[in-house]
Amino acid sequence: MPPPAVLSASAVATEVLAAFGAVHLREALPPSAIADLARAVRRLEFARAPRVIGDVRQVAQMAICRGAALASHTDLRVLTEDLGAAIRGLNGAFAPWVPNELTAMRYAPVSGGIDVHLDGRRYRHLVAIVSLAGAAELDVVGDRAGTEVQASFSCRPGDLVLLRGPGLGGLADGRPLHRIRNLGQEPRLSVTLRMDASLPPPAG
Ligand SMILES: O=C(O)CCC(=O)C(=O)O
Repeated sequence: MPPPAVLSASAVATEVLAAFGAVHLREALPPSAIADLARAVRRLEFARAPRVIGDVRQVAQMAICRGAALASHTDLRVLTEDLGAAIRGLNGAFAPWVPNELTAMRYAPVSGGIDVHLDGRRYRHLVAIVSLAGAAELDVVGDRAGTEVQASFSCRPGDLVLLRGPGLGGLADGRPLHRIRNLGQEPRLSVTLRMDASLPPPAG
């Protein structure tokens, strides 16, 4: 997948990631890439995501493909590699990020979402969230109660949100608190790429 034009906005991406750990790139993926990803992830087996993790409530269905399973899933592996390469191409600081886990999330219209949370510490360098269908707001917040909204990204199909993970640019841990809310009238489908440092490196 050649990097779409908007993905060359590397200076912006770096500045915003540096400021509060998140950046929203609108229409980063062309319609053909959205369709390919959506087709591939819709074939995965979705299950209800755990309703509560600690204090965090989430209402969604999820499907995860990671490590060796991702490596042997030809379509998803190629899409993950291509998107990973396009994102790495944005900025030298992203070079160590090689995603090895893909999570698809499906949210019912209006009702779904995820409370304020941090992604796991094992997800290094970047978390890349691609919106494939529907609409939602991804808020970056300064506190667990979600009262200090630092940014509110209105996510539409083709949009890419990058979140800072541990190790990005040498920063030990600058993960942003975030939440998903205000689901639109259509079911939302998203796909998130992560690099799980606890997984063994790919064989060969
Ligand atoms: O589905 C999304 O848009 C993002 C989900 C999310 O915030 C997460 O998995 O950490």
